[in-house]
Amino acid sequence: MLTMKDIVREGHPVLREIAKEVTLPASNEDKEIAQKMIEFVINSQDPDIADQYGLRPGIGLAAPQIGISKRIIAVHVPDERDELISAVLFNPKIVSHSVEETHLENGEGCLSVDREVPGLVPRYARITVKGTTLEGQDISWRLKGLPAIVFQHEIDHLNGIMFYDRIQGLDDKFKKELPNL
Ligand code: SB7
Ligand code: NI
Repeated sequence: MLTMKDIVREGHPVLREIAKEVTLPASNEDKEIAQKMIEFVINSQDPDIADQYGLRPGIGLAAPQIGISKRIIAVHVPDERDELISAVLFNPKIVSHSVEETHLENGEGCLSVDREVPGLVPRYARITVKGTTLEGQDISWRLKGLPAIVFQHEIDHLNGIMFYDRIQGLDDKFKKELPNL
């Protein structure tokens, strides 16, 4: 299973790369990567497992965060009606979005960032995302609220974008990544 040891931290160049499209139908290797990713996200939300393995809770994960520069994301998050959106997507793409923006009240965090970065991260309030599931189904989902924010955070990772890149007027010292030692 994946643990925090597998999570790449800021300063690693893979987090700044444009991840490569997954060739579909997904290979067994890519499906295994995706399965491990969703398993990690689910485990990280289980208090006992998280405690046992020292996992930081996360509602999503993108493949570059485990050092794999491929367009794969995993999300496990409740929507407004408290229904779980639990999915892996290959080649996720935002095909349309609202003009209206939103943000999380308390800003965002990232498993690849071991510090608190202050500031609000502007996100589209509503998006339509297309992609291919682990089962090979092509989907198109309309999302709002927290799921919409999480998908935008994860798809940003596939494009080498960190959440703090989007914080307006953030002091440069918070934007600088530590050099790769
Ligand atoms: C706050 C947290 C996340 C997404 C949006 C708002 C996910 C944190 C875990 N990750 O670093 C996933 O990339
Ligand atoms: Ni992140």
